[in-house]
Amino acid sequence: MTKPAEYHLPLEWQEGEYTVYRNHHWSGPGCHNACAILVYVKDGKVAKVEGDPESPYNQGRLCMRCLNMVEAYYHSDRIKWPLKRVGARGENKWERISWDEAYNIIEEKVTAIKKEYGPEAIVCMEGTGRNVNWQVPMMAYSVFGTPNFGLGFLSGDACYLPRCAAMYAQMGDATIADMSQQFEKRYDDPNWKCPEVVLIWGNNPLVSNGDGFLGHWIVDVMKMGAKLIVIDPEATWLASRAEYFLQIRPGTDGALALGMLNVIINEELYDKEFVEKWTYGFDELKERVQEWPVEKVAEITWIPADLIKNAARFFAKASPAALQWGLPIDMHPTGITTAVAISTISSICGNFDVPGGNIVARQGRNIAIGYMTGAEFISEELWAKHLVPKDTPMHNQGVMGTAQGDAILEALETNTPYTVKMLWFQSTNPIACMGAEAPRIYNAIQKPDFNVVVDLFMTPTAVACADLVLPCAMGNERNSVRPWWFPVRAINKITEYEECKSDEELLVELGNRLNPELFKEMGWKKDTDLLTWICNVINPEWNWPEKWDATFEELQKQHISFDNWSYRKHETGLLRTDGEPGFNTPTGKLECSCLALDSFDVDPLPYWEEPPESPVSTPVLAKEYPFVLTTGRRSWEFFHSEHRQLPTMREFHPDPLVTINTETAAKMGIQEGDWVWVENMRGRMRQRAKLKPTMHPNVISAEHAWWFPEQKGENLFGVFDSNANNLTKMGQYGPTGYGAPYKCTICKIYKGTEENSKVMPTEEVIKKGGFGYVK
Ligand SMILES: Nc1nc2c(c(=O)[nH]1)N[C@H]1C(S)=C(S)[C@@H](COP(=O)(O)OP(=O)(O)OC[C@H]3O[C@@H](n4cnc5c(=O)[nH]c(N)nc54)[C@H](O)[C@@H]3O)O[C@H]1N2
Ligand SMILES: Nc1nc2c(c(=O)[nH]1)N[C@H]1C(S)=C(S)[C@@H](COP(=O)(O)OP(=O)(O)OC[C@H]3O[C@@H](n4cnc5c(=O)[nH]c(N)nc54)[C@H](O)[C@@H]3O)O[C@H]1N2
Ligand SMILES: [Mo]
Repeated sequence: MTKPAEYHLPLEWQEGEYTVYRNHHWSGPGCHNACAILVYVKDGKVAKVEGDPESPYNQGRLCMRCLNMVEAYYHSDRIKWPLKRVGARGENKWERISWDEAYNIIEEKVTAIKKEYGPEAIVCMEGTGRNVNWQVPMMAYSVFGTPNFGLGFLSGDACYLPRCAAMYAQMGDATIADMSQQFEKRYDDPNWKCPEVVLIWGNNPLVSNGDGFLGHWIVDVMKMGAKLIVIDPEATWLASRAEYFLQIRPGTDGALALGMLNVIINEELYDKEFVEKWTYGFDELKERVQEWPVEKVAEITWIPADLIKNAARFFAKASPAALQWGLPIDMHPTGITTAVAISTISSICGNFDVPGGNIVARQGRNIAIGYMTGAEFISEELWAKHLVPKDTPMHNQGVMGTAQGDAILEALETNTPYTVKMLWFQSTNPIACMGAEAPRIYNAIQKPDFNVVVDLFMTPTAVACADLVLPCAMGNERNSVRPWWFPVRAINKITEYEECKSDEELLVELGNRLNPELFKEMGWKKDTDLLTWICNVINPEWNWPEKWDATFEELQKQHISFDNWSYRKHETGLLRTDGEPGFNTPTGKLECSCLALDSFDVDPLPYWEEPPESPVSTPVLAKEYPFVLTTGRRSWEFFHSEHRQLPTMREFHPDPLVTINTETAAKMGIQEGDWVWVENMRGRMRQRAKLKPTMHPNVISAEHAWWFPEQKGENLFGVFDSNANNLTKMGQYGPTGYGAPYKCTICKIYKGTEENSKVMPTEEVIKKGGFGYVK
């Protein structure tokens, strides 16, 4: 067991009137990364933030949201102390109370609900992985004792989980594109190689920096000669600089992957040695891809056949080549199997765990924390009650850990299998963002007797349904640890704001009240006690990366910690529990035909189906709604529903934008900046037209997560007016329970006029009960 060496750079110094601290920022306000920052503090307040030039991770770079952090920290709308609702739900009337009073209310309600209805009547939800990921599961499992933790009504858990589930099913591990992030010397490390080609599939990494991957690394490797293939319906900045840009019909990625496999396998462009030695089920795969000739795939995807062929050849012939993929792959009922197909392309072309390919990503220092943290505190009997869909064998066999949004919604609406009595939202704003079918969720979340929201700002969700709102601390106001993925980074508390508490402090304080036996036994008196425990939660089945006995305080001093790294771990026995070469799968091989999927009655070989609503699957509906609608393309200024109250962000991006092909818009009399209604079978919403000649003429791309903090709280800040999730639907997950079509439904568009804008959607939903007039 190695002890971390002291970090070689100072962590704190004086610069004129400022004390400067080295820190990491991992929200809130949020993102998926933990970039290194220099925090300039004066009179106990953060005065400015710069990127840390010494950091191997972001090398001094920061995005506009981090650079503008001070505006968020001291914005007058921040929640400063616990608030108790005094008016009716939805009226936005609150009274300041003390933390003690807030804790007393929670203690009283939780105790009564548990006694009368059982702990499962309490459901805890969180949003995407900002700083918060293990904290809310831990709150559910160890503090409230409920097995019900889930993502805030995210249908089909359609964010990264389908891709991860696919990789675990196929190879017993997950991989990430190798941009040398695991090395302290980064691009100068002699073991690393620059990829010849990077395949960017349904991802806009410069803007989104998703899942622990810093998008700018792509620009770095481009400067070193890497060429790009980009698969996107819209010409992004990277697509415009790519060798191959495949302008795809949203929701057809699975078909494209099968078509590319057809070319690569039939033309024998794969790595024969790797396939022979390390894969299982290749012959069955070969047979399956014969059903997907490129001409058929071209028709489905709207991409010319030659382009598909040439791009497949270009990727297969490059060595090494890296795959950097994104959210649209998850956002389809066949998300898992699409991910299996895409990941197979990368692996059979010889890029598995090689320099400049896709490397095995385990949490840094084997710190195995996430959505299952604390699950050991829930009995098996109680676990069996967690809310999952009844129609998916994968969930029913208890494999999938967390409760699922679609099943939580059903329980709220129908009281089956039991009634939900309390909702705890900590870092999620579901009616603005996470849940599909936002108006339906709005109705459902008002049903429980008692709801709590823990957030940085007063959100539409909080106004709609909360009885208590608790103020959360921001990044520099908290202690935390970031092991997702390597290197491990510490987040240190530098400043304080009013009465805000970090999610970790809240967890420890509530835990000592509601489950004192456990919290005393574990010695969790303050946040750092819990964080030391967290630093030592490891996966006992993994012998790599190395476990490390250390306190959180030691990590704080070390600041950033790199693991010992080696490539080709399937060859050296580092991937398997028994230390034998191979993969952590039933066959010990990388499975082109996934036995794990087979065991859940899911086709073990990649396949693809039309989205539930598309010009092909619903041709009659498509006559009325002729465009394919993709939603939620990320923007520089905002992280989901965050940052809407910040003047600088709204100066750059004042209104929601719907991207339309320039000629398509012209035919409909729509000009740049016009308000445009986007409507389908379920509802409508409006955004301003952004015309783009390079957008696919039959595709509409609308933004998600809009609300207007400048508007009245009692009108829920206009949350439904421009809400993409008036048009998406819950319950359309795939046979695995994973994947949902947030990015592939259908719509029509028309120009907004005074006449057709008299009743806005928020009024329609909260006063008139929904979009009754929409067919
Ligand atoms: N139509 C459409 N809908 C989508 C998507 C899409 O592409 N299209 N994307 C989906 C995806 S992938 C995801 S992951 C979800 C995201 O959905 P969510 O994660 O629910 O996103 P937000 O609405 O930003 O809600 C997060 C809330 O947490 C608060 N917060 C931030 N940091 C912290 C913190 O550290 N502690 C606490 N307690 N609170 C904090 C913020 O102020 C904010 O109010 O949205 C989904 N919704
Ligand atoms: N600034 C910012 N960063 C974020 C977030 C944020 O809200 N703001 N959210 C975070 C979260 S939770 C996530 S999950 C990630 C997601 O980040 P990404 O994985 O980058 O996902 P998106 O930005 O939704 O879409 C990426 C690209 O896919 C294209 N696209 C749309 N539909 C399809 C399709 O059907 N097929 C293909 N091949 N392409 C399609 C879009 O045009 C877009 O250019 O971003 C994270 N980072
Ligand atoms: Mo996400």
